Amino acid sequence: MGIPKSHPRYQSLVMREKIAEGVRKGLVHETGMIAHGRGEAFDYLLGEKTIPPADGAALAAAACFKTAKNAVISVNGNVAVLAARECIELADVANAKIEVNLFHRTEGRVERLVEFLEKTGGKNILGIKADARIPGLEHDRGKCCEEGIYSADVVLVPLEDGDRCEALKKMGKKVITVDLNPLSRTARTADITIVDNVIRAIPNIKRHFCEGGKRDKEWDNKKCLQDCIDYISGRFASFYQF
Ligand code: PTJ
Repeated sequence: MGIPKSHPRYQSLVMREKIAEGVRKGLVHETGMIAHGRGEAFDYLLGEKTIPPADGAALAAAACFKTAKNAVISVNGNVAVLAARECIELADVANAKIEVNLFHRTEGRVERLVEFLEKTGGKNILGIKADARIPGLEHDRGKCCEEGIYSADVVLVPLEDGDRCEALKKMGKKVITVDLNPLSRTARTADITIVDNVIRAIPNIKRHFCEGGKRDKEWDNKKCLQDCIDYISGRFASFYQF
C-alpha cells in the first residue's frame, strides 16, 4: 500500500503495514497484530514520542550494556519487522549478540526470522540451534541458545511476555525490556523498563551508548514506571493535550 508521506498518521500506518506484511510473510505471529494494537493505544497516550522517563531508562540500559560481559538482544517477530536494522546497529556498537527467541515458537518462523535479520545486515544470528532451556517454562517457549540467552548476563527483551521475563530474572540475569504499557507484568518485573515504542527505544539506547552511557545513580525502575503513569495521567487531565 502506498501511504502518502503527507498523511498525519504516516508513521503509525507504516508500522501497521509492516506488521500486516510480516504476518503474510510468516515472520510475525498472527497474535502479533493484537500485541501491536495494544502498544499503539499506549503510544497514542504518550503522544507518540520519547518521554523523559523513557529516555532516562534508555540511558540506564546503555550503562548496563557498557558493563555487560555477554549481552544478548532477544528478537521476536514484531521486533524484527519494526526494528531489525536498529537492533543490528545496537548489537554492533555494544558488541552484543542477537538471538531470535519466540513466544509462539515454530522452527520455520525462527529460520525465516534469522534469514530476514541476516539479509538486513545481521551476522551470526542465534536461535536455530536451541540447545538450552529457560528453567520453569513449559513447552517451546522455554527453548533458547546456550551461547545466547542462556549464558547472558544482560538480556534486552523487547515486547516480552511476563512469565518469561520473570523466569529470566530468576536465572539471575539483568533484564531490560521495551514495553509501551507501563502496567504490564513484564514492565513491572524487568530491572529496566523503557516505556517507549521499540522503533524509538532501540536507537535511544544506541545513542546513549555512543555518548558514554554513564548514569549517576542507582536505577529505580518503580519510580520510572510511576513517572510514566504520571505523565500519561497529566495528558488525560486536558483534552487539549491530545
Ligand atoms: O513473535 P513471538 O511469537 O515471540 O510473539 C511476539 C508477541 C509480541 C506476539 C508476544 O510476545 C506477545 O503476545 O506479547 P504480549 O504479551 O501481547 O505483550 C506485548 C507488549 O508489548 C504489550 O504490553 C504491548 O503494549 C507492547 N508493545 C506492542 N507493540 C509495541 C510494544 N511495546 C513497544 N513497542 C511496540 N512497537
